[in-house]
Amino acid sequence: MRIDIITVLPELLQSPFEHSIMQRAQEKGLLEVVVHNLRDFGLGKHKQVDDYQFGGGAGMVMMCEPLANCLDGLLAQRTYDEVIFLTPDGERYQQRMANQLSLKKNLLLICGHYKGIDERIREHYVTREISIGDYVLSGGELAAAIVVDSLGRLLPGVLGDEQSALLDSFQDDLLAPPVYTRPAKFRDWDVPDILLSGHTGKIDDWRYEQALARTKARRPDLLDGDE
Ligand code: 6GU
Repeated sequence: MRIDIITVLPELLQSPFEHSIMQRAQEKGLLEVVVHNLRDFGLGKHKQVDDYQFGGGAGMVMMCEPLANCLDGLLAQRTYDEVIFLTPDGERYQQRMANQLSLKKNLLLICGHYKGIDERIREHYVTREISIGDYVLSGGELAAAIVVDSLGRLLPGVLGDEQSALLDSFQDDLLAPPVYTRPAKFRDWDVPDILLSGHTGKIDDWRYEQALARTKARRPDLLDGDE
């Protein structure tokens, strides 16, 4: 999978992909992330990318021309399965959407800033709008990093079998059960006996019960089947 990202803050999108699983996915050639600096397409000697909004009101809007020029250049080089605008008024990002998008070959992400981007870019280029949750970020970059991370780890071959993405919280609409590691006793805090018993069947049952209880207590909405 190749993911292109258009941003005015490319520095924010360096480190998130340079470590751990994201780094391994790229080293294995399973994921390619290419960050494009919108400022390179800015207008005039100040490389302007935003302007006041028509009709008045506080906050700048990202202009059509730099975005269109950047997008046209990328679209001339390859076909994108989706052109995604990251915005708090987009469709809420969930594991289901991550699973769907992880099957695509080429994605193009646009990070918004200020008051957002000129609506005409949304109408004419964007095929999908994504919000990562009901709160406002100062820009789309951290949301883009989250989307890329969640997709990268779903690509076949990125995770080992024993940490398969299929076992995650949310893949079966349940939160994950509690986990423990050595030592079996820390201060006077014990690990549940069942996990030390060696009875794999009973351990699986216990984990399922714990996952269910945790989901009921914390996220009953997941069990209602409405998400
Ligand atoms: Cl994708 N962008 C911004 N700026 N804020 C958000 C968001 C995205 N998702 C939730 N809040």
